[in-house]
Formats: sequence, structure tokens, C-alpha cells
Amino acid sequence: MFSNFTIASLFSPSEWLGLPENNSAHGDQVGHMMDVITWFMLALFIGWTIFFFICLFKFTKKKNPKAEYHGVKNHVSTHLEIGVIIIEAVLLLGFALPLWAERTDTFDRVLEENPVRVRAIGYQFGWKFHYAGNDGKFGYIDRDLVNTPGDACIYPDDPNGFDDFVASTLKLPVGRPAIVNVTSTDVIHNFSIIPMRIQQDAIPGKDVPMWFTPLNELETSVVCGQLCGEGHADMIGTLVVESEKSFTDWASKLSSEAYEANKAAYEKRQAAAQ
Ligand SMILES: [Cu+2]
Repeated sequence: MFSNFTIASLFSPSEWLGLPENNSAHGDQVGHMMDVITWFMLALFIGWTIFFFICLFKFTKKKNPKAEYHGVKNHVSTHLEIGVIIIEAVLLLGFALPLWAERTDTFDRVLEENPVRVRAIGYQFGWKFHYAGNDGKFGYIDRDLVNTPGDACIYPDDPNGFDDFVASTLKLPVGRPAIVNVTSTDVIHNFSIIPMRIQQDAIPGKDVPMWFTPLNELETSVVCGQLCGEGHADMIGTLVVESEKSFTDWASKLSSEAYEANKAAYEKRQAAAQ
């Protein structure tokens, strides 16, 4: 926790509260936002605690044997509350909304930066990862085809899906944007990668994209951030960020194998149908 202590980290609650190190391109902005909010909450906490103790001592029965029916006569509390509203508005309008707008605005740019496309499929209780394969295109997703938990539901007759493959580990290349479409085959989960400062609800019937750029090679955990049943705590997957070359070698091999197998199966079905 204090391993890489600097003066700057003294002012960063997200660091001394034990948040894992950031490894994504946008993550420092999220960390900054958390720091600002934590300082504000700390100030509120100290303020209200002081107020609480002032009340305890000032309004004892001994000092106030008779009830006061007029209440507060000055405007201090009104001014304080207006102050809190102003700070909250600054947090929302000055920090949170611009950060959110910037995140959503980058999507079009990310699309042009040769992103890795992958679907993260949550199920009770685990994750599966559906890669778009060498052609970069997902096969048609037919959710009616679901027959196992975490099924990718790739429509078998769509040529775009022949080279798609499903993996149990999320592998990504370092320094290249990843667009992860998050979905679920049963209940609502939440796909959460804390070291990348990103998470997204996994909603059955929907593919919702989230995107980030890993900055370092590492192996870390992906977890479920939404209480989803008795096995919720076991929904731990693995994210491996590796060099562009080892990622491409791994992905293109699995994709080519899938392509051969799926194409052969398709042709067999076609021949049988005639
Ligand atoms: Cu879950």
C-alpha cells in the first residue's frame, strides 16, 4: 500500500485507501475524480461530526431546562447547505459530466485505432470471452440459441462468425484500445476491471460496449461488481495484457482453427440439406 510512497500520494486518498495501481490510459482521470470526491466527503464528515458534538454539549438538559419553541434564528445552516449544494454542483458539472462526455466522445476515435473487439459474457457464475477473430467482425448473435451458461450464441450459418472463437481468459495486447461488449446469458452482472478503472453492467439481451487502453503488460483479475447470486464472489476471471506479437499469435491461431472447423461444419450441413 505504501510501497511507492510520494508526496503526491499523500494528497491522493485513492492511493492510501488501497486502490490497485492504475494501468489504463484514462484511469488517472478517474482516480483524480475519486480523490476530489473523497476529500469533499472527508470535509463533510468532519464538519457534521463537529456539529454533532456542539449540539450534544450545547443543548444538554442542564443548560436548557425549558424547551425553545422558536428554533434557529440565524441563517448559518442555510448558508452551509447552499455551500454544500454549490460544491456538489461543481463536482457534477465541473468534473463528473465532462469526464463522462470525454469518455463517450472517444468512442468514434477508438473505432479508427484498430481496436481489439471482444464480447465479455457473464453467467452464473463466471465469464467467457468471444473474440471477433481475424476478420474483426462478430458473427450474427442469435440469443435464442443459448443452451449453456455464457453461450456466445453465434449464428452458425453466418460466414462472419466462422473465425470467431471463445476463450476463458481475456487476453489483450498492450497499448492498443480494446472494445469489450459486455452482456449476460442469465441475470444482471457487472464486468469490472479495477486496475483499468472501468466497469459496465452485463445485461441479458444487450451488448453494451466499454473501452480502454491497457498501458502495461500484466496479469490481473476481472470480477463481478453486481451481487448476482450465491456464487457471485466466485466470478473471478483473468485478464492478461501481453505484447502485440504474443497476442496476435495466440488470437490468429485460435481464429484460424475455428474458421476451418466452422466452415467444414457449415459445408457439411449444406451438403446434408441438399
Ligand atoms: Cu455476477
